Amino acid sequence: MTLERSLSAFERAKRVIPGGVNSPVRAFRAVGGSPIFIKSASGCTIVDLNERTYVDYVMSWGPLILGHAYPPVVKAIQAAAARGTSFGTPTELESELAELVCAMIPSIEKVRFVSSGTEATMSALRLARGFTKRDKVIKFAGCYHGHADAFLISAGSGALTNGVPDSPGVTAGTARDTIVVDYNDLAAVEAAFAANPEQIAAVIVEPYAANMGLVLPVPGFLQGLRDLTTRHGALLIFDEVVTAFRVSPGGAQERERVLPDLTTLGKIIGGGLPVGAFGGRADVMAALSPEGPVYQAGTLSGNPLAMAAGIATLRTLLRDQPYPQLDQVSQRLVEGLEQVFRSHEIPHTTARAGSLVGFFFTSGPVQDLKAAKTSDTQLYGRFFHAMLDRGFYFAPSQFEAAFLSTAHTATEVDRTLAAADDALTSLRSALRT
Ligand code: KE4
Repeated sequence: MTLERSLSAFERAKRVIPGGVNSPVRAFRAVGGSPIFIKSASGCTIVDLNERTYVDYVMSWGPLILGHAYPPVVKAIQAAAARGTSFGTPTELESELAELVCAMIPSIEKVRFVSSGTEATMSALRLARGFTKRDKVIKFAGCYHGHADAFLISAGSGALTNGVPDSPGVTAGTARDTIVVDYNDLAAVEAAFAANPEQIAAVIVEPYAANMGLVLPVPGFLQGLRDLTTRHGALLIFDEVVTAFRVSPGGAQERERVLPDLTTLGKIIGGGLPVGAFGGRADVMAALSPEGPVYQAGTLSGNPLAMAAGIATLRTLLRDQPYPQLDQVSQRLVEGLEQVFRSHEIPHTTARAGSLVGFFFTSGPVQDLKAAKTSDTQLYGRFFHAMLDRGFYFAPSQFEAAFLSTAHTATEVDRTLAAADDALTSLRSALRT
């Protein structure tokens, strides 16, 4: 497949950017090969430097639920830019987006904007620690909350012992305050609270885990976390950077009817521009500077262009309520993929929450990271490239999810399914030779 312009662009990038990318997953290390460089996108398609078009199932990792270059969002950004790109002062755009967030996310009474999901989760944890005057946090193996030190921790030797750094540069001191247990394991959470009485500030969880592939909560898991954190005086933080505004207007907490104390947001809230946010109970948010003592700040927090993009996105979602359509087209993809994998006798398991889709090449069930890791990542890499060769761009890692948009229709899905069948046929014949 002609990729030479992306290849030379990658060589150029590697001379001045570590690994040639500004975020590791883009480098294709998990699937092999060299990343495609994109020159433009529209709707559900992206176009690479060689003018090759792909149906996009990554959609910038989630922000673009309305598709690439959605005209009302583009217009809103252009109009905002013409009035000035940043003031470093309050603007009414921030209040307008904050009012939309408070109206849409059931547990959010007050919200603070930042510029990324990482900033949102980092700040929410500091706020939880300041509010509870406790140091420790419980997170779940396989859940990703951005790259703040406190979250780059893997489970210690015993799940109840302190964590260990998951990256050089994260100190043992930091790791001591993070406890890592298995997703869906309520008993382990209960034991962690018993082993650390009065020391746990918060439990942070992706209510639908989308960073180890897509792993959904077993019935009762999220309510169990709500009950345990309430009982032990800890805060429950839902990291809804992926799920808010996607799996329903009010995110996973609306679907599951479980209200956290704090929620972190990102991706869709910025409509493709850099926006993160954290919000929740007014009494907790009141601890945040300048109202309270917990410090948090940001030069471009509430940036007018990002606010305008977020407002245009959320207003469109509220007006059009595209969720039934997103459900239908996403279910068509999942059912079709299951049929194709079955017809090729490939062990698989799938998951879906709204327009968030995942599949593993393992027979499952997949309810935690250990089970996710039994997936055939070699096959995933081959499948990824076979689909890329046919003009379909899935996540360049088995441990990510697929994101659909209102720009994806049954036509693209049916073309995707036909390509998947053809790809697996060619892979099998290649494997036989
Ligand atoms: P950012 O700092 O990348 O804006 O958000 C971090 C984050 C926080 N919480 C959840 C649940 C997330 O999924 C993310 C970021 N998601 C990844 C994709 N799985 C971003 C892709 C990347 O790292 O390049």
